[in-house]
Amino acid sequence: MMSTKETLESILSFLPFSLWTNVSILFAGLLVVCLLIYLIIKLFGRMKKSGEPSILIVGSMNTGKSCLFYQLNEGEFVETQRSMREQEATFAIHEKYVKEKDPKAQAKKYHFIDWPGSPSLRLRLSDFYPVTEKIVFVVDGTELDDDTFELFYKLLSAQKLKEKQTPFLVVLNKSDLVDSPDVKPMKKLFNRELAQLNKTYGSTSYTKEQEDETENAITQLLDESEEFLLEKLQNPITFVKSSIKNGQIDDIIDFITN
Ligand SMILES: Nc1nc2c(ncn2[C@@H]2O[C@H](COP(=O)(O)OP(=O)(O)OP(=O)(O)O)[C@@H](O)[C@H]2O)c(=O)[nH]1
Ligand SMILES: [Mg+2]
Repeated sequence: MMSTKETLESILSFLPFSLWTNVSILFAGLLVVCLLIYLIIKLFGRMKKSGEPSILIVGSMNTGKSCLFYQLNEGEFVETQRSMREQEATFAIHEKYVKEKDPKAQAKKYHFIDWPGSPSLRLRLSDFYPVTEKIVFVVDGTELDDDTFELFYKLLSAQKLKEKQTPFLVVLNKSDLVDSPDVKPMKKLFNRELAQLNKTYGSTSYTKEQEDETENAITQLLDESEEFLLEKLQNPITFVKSSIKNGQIDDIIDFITN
């Protein structure tokens, strides 16, 4: 009858070290394998939790993305803090916003992702492109900055989103404020600003070699010789006004549910 020590020695005899060194190696190996399995499960788990359509809520800082996320879920305006990381959850839109009284439509669930606006927190945004079905691009209609246009251009040039022709809804939020602009002049402004960026990305100083091969690469959207118009892009883009604060989000609900 072999003792425990002898049994261990015979199992680990293929390793050239002393018994306790071999045991430590075995434990370390097991730990690494467990860690790898945990990371793989976590990664695939977050990529797609279920069959629900994923709605990516994105935009610059302080535009109302988190307020929208809570309102869709809870049916009321919630004061928020600046987001420092993304939040995601799968839920049915609050019943007060679903006009259709069909219980099936009311019970339909969506996977919402509220991505923080801070430019320094965008590195992993592209991880979600493969699962994103629709993009709600939230803008503070009263306070547009360069980052808004740059982020919009970056999303439109993402290969995965182009391939899938992912629809975009540009939400001109904070329409309750006095200086809130209308959709038409804003669309013109977007065309003008994106045309400018299109020139920048097509300039000779920005060569193919400088692009990385990842989804974060920004490429020219249209040939400069033609007039830049958002309608010419593969992704359908719609502009609407909203006041998330006052619960005026019907156009957003229509976009998500239709
Ligand atoms: N007037 C007005 N203020 C709003 C509206 N929606 C949101 N806000 C305010 O805008 C501020 C920012 O809202 P958040 O939802 O936290 O903004 P966010 O886009 O998540 O910001 P980040 O997390 O920094 O990316 C808050 O003070 C809200 O109260 C709106 O429709 N009208
Ligand atoms: Mg937020």
